[in-house]
Amino acid sequence: MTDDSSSSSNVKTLSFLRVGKRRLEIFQKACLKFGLTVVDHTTQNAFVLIDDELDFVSASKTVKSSTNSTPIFIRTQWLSDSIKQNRLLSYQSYVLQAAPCPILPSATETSERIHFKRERAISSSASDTDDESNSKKRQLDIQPIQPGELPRTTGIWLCSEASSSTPVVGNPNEKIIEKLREMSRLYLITNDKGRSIAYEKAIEALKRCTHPIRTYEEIKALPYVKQSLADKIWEIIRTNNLVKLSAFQSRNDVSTLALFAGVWGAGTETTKQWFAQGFRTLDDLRMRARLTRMQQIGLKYYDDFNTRIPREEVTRIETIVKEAANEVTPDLKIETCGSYRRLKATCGDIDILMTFKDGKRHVHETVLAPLIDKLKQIGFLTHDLINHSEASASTSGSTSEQLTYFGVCRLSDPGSLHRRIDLIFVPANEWACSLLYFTGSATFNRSMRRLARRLSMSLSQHGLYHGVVRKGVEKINTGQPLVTPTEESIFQYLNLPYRPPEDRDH
Ligand code: TTP
Ligand code: MG
Repeated sequence: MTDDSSSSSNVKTLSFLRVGKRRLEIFQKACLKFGLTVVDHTTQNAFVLIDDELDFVSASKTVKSSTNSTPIFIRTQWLSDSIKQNRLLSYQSYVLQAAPCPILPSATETSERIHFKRERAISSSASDTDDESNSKKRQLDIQPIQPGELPRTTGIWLCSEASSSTPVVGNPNEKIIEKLREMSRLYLITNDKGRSIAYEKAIEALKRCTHPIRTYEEIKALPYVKQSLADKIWEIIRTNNLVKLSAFQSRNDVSTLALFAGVWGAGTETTKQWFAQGFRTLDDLRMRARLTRMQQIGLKYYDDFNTRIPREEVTRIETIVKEAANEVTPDLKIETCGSYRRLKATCGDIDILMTFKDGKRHVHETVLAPLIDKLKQIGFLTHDLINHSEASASTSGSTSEQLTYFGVCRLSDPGSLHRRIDLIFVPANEWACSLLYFTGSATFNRSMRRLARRLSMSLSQHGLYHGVVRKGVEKINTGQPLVTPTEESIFQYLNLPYRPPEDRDH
C-alpha cells in the first residue's frame, strides 16, 4: 500500500496544523489506512501537515511557540494526492520551503484591484484597508518605538523585494504567467474571487522562479499551487495553450461582463445585473439601462477612459494642476502618485496628492474648492464624478480629513482625450503614509499592510500604528500612532530595506 521510496517511509508519526474539521476526519482515516500515527502538533514531532493556505512563517511560529523546534512542514496536498492514487506518495515535493514564500493577497483584497476606484466612487464607506475601521476604539498606553527597533524583516515578504527582481517581462515563465493572469482577470470579472486569488497566488510563485518550469514535479513544488491549477500549468507547458482559457474567452457572458466592467462607476454587482436584464452591448446600456450620473459619464467616455495615458501627457496635466494650485496658494506640496510615480510609460489615470508644505493643519475649503473652480474656468476639468462636498459628506464620522475629488480632465489640444483625474488632499501628518499608499502598487501595499499586521501594527493611507491588538480581523485596540515624516521612516519601522517607487511595481 505504501510507496517504496525511502522518503515516504520516513514519515511514521505526524500531526496536523490548522486543517479544517471535515478534511481532518478524511485525513485521519487515510493515516490509519497508510499506517501513520497522528499526534497533537504541540508534541515534538518531525512532520507537520499544514493547511495549503498557511505560509512557512505562520506555521513555524505556531509550532515553535509550543515545541521550540521547527519540524518539516508538508502541505496537505500530499495526503490528498496519496488518497487519490491509493498509495502513500513521497512527501518530498510537498515540503513547504522557508523561502521563497510570498505574502499573498486575500480574495477580497485582490478583487479590489480592478474595481477599487469605481466602487470607492459608489460606496461611501469605501476603503481597501481594515485599518481605518474601529478607529474610535480605546487605545493602549504603549511605549514609543524607534524606526529599526523591530526584528529584521526577511525576504519572504513581497514588499521586502524590489519589483525589478521579479519582473514578468523576460521572466523564464512569462508565457505561463500571461495566461494565468488572463484567467485571474476573467474570474474576477465574473465575480469568482476564490478562483481569481488562486491564480494570483500561482502567478506570484512563478514570478519568483528564476528558472523555466519544465516538469510536473517542479510545478507541484511551487507554493500554493493546487492539483487542478498544476494541471493547467502543465497543459500550458505541453501545448502552449489553455483550453479552459479559450473556452472562457469565447463565453458570451464573460465577454459581456468584461465589456461592462470598463464602464467607470459600475462594479461587479451592477455589471451582473445589466447582464441579467438582457443587456449585451454598450448601446443597450445607453438606451435601456438606468444609469447613475457617474455611469453616464463612464459610458460617454468609455473609449477615452479605457485608453492608457502616455507619461508625457500626465506630466503636462500635472503642470497645469501645479500652476493653478500655485495661484490659489503657493503653500502646497503636490506630488503625482500612482503608476506615474512608479515611472510607468503609460497610466490608467492621474492621481495627484496635495498637502500644506509647512505641515500646519489644513483648511481644505480654502484650497480645494477654489482650485477646482479655477481648473474648470480654464476648461481643463470637464466633469465632476465626485466633488469635494460629496466626498466630505462620505467621510463624516471618520477622524480622517483626507478629501478626494474624482473628476474628468482634458488638455486643450484638438483631439485630446478625456482623462480620469483624482485630486487628493491630505493633512500634513498623513502625508508619508498617503504618498506610500497612493504610489502603490496595490499588491505592494497589501504586502506591506500584512507585514504590519504581523508585527502587531496597522498601516493605512492615514497612518502607521503600533501595539495594535486584534481578535481575528477585529481590532480590540487600535494602538498608538507612530510619527512618520517620510516614506523611508515607514520602511524603517517595518524593518524593510527602502524601495524607491519604481521598485514597488509588483
Ligand atoms: P490606481 O490609480 O487605481 O492604480 P495605479 O495608478 O497604480 O495604476 P493605473 O495606471 O492603472 O492608474 O490607484 C492608485 C494607487 O492606489 C495604487 O497604485 C495603489 C492604491 N490602491 C490600492 O492600494 N488598492 C487598490 O485596490 C487600488 C485600486 C489602488
Ligand atoms: Mg492611477
